[in-house]
Amino acid sequence: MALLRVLHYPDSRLRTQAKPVDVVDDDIRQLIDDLLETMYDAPGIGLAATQVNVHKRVLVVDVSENHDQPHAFVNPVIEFAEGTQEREEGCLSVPGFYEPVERAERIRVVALDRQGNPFTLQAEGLLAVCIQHECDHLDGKLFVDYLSGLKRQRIKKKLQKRSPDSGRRPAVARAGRG
Ligand code: GNR
Ligand code: NI
Repeated sequence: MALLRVLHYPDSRLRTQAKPVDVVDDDIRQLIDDLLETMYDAPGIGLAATQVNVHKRVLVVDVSENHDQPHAFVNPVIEFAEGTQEREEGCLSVPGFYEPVERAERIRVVALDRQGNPFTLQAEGLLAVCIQHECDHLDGKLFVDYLSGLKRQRIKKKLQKRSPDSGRRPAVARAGRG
């Protein structure tokens, strides 16, 4: 088990499109365990591999009060979505900012579990929001992308002040020298 470092917006690595997993092997199971440990430590109710700079289609969620109902999804696909709900969202990659976002109220997601077996989960309410938020991460998308440009810009500037290197290229690359 290991705690992993979570990337912060506007780090451009958060914009990476994650690749499908072809075999759910021990390395993927280890990744799932590390994601869960990192999520519970934060604490958060979900975490996608993209956020820890691993660009594979793996995510975990647990919206239960007692943090005893973990779900892991490998290669998740939202097959069906209906209705709308609006909730305040936060993100471990956008620390300290919470804004309302509109999402589907009910979804059906198909994925592989930690044994590599396919399963289907129907979700609504907060669990549905969390799964949609995590699936977005695997496509390089963040909840701030749903906000107005003005709000997003304000959040970006505040986070850049906290860690001025995030989202920037290394100085050498920027200068175009070896
Ligand atoms: O911990 C988290 N809380 C949360 C609250 C509302 C909507 C989505 C989330 S997910 C977030 C953890 C996270 O950043 N997952 O990617
Ligand atoms: Ni997030």
